[in-house]
Amino acid sequence: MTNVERTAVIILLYISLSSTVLALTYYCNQLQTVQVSNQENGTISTLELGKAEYDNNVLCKWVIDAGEDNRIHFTVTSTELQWAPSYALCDSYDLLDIKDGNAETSPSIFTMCGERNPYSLLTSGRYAYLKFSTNDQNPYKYSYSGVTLTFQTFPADQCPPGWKQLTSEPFCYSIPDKPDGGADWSSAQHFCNYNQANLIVMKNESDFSLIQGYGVGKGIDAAWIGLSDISHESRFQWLDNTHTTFSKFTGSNPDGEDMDCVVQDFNAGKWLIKHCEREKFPYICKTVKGNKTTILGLPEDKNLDDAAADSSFIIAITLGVLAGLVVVIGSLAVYCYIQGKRHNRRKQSQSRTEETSLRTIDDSHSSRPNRRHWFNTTHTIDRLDDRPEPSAPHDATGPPSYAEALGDSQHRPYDFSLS
Ligand SMILES: [Ca+2]
Ligand SMILES: [Ca+2]
Repeated sequence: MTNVERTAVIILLYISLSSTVLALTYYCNQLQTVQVSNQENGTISTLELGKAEYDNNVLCKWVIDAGEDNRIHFTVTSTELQWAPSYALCDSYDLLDIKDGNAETSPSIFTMCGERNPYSLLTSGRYAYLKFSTNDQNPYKYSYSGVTLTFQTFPADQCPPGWKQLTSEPFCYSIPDKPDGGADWSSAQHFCNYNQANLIVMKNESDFSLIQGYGVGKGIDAAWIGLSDISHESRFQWLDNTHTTFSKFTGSNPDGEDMDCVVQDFNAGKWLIKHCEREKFPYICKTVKGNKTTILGLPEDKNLDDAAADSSFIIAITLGVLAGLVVVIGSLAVYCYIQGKRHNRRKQSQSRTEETSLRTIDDSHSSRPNRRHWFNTTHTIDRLDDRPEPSAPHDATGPPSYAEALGDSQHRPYDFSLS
């Protein structure tokens, strides 16, 4: 090899090496953790080197270290993962988990599966931990290309790539161009969150003017801001739970129970109330430079809570009334049962009495001769002799004769057989 040829080879090697260093792709390495250190940028591919689709039961990890006082910004360039329902946990599907730190236990920034796509993500510090795992099947379609994302590291005291510092204050702003056509209001807040940011919260007129200038400069018609009356109808509140100290709801601005979220209209320079979920707009994110921004939660629909409370109150009342009715009906049933029993008992004893009296009558008829015999004894006569002459019975027309009194005990005014 001549000197010229040697020089040419060295130059070619240098060119290929430097271009490789400039844009390295870090592929999935089955059951291994790929360490990425001191790289300003690069590409993460969930494919194994030389493959066009990922296999079942893949498990590979990457740890990116951006170096001290640096952070990492990711841009998702392509996603094709096994289908997963939007409501499902990613755990049982093919997934890429992107964590804010250098360990498995670090908090997750986002877990991608199915078509859940965050477009861009940001770490709060120098590390990122990525884990790609696939399950043992790919129903419906048997080949997927997985996820490709580029990363770029940047000094923590600067705004992330693509973000703008609009004043001397340490805030960074972004109006992302993804997804195309914008997002609904809550998704917009989530997309800001994956970048350690929130939908813009304004404190005064100058914040409004700043954003107005930014939006006009971007050439967009309107964008979501972090203002809504989701918590209380017609009481507009920023995502940090503060109320508006100034208003840009000028002119005609219809509000309603189903219109709770606010866009800034850059053409008219005012706020407009829109349907939070049905309408899609670009959105304005704001983050604090250098520090980790406090991620603000979405407001809760207190109106729904009130409605739920109302309906549970109605349910409680209904149940109370039903319980009362059951008690009343039960008491009535018990009362009727007892009364029925008593009636039956009375009836039984009555018929028993009738039976007894019938028997008594029979008995009196059959024993009359003996009785008569008994009354005819001397003893009885003696006793009768001692008695004063009986007075006439009430139903008699005249007093019975002494013989009558003696002869027929049935007509006797005093029946000593019972004494
Ligand atoms: Ca799968
Ligand atoms: Ca409303």
